[in-house]
Amino acid sequence: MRMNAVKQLWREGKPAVGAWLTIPHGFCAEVMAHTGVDWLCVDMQHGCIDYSDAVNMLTAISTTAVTPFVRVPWNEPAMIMKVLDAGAYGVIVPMVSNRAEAERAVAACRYPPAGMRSNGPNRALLYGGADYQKHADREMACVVMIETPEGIEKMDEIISTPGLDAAYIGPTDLALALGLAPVMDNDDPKHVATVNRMLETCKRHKVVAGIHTASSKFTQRYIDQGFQMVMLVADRAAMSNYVKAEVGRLTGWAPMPPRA
Ligand code: 3PY
Ligand code: MG
Repeated sequence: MRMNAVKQLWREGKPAVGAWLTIPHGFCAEVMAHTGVDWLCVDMQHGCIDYSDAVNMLTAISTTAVTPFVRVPWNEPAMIMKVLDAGAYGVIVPMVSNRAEAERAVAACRYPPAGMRSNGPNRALLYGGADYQKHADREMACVVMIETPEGIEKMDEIISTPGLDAAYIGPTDLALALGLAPVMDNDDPKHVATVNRMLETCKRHKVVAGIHTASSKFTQRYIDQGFQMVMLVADRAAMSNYVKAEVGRLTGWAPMPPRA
């Protein structure tokens, strides 16, 4: 079976840097897969992406060595199993708030007897290899997001869930949960303290700590702190920020106003 290169980096204690896909197209996914990142996440929660888009995007990513993750819309076993069957090598589950929810996410990623994943690795067999079912439990990454008030309070019981690979912070939902504005790269002392507490809890339970950013500055900061799953940039922001910056460099010409 094809190894999960990101889980291998984690086992070696190394960080894995990723990017985020919100634009529903295989070509966009392929372009992003040629940028040097270790992993890409197809975002079915907030991205404009449905299941058939996700399958095409996973196919495009698999033309490269980049490891494919999917963020599912919610903690629903049916969608978790479907994206794994389509060849995702990791699932990111949003808004996990307690041990029972974390156990439900882990169980959906593991075949019996470890979990409740149903057999039917459709495209996953082609991507992973004919012996997929034999090794899938070891290679699939189950990542839960901690970003709700209850999740913050119960981070210890979530992160210590048996079989969990990583706990991932959504900084803007985390900010809302703390009564702050939903800012991504966040320097508010309350936010910083919660992020640090989560990193320490992950280290104590030997679970990978992950976090989303909007800049290389914050990605570097979190890598240096010990986060092993860090998201550098999303496709929409990369496209928009680059073009806006180039537009802003021109003189003797007035840019088109954003609204008609
Ligand atoms: C958050 O900031 O809450 C996220 O989930 C990032 O996508
Ligand atoms: Mg979120």
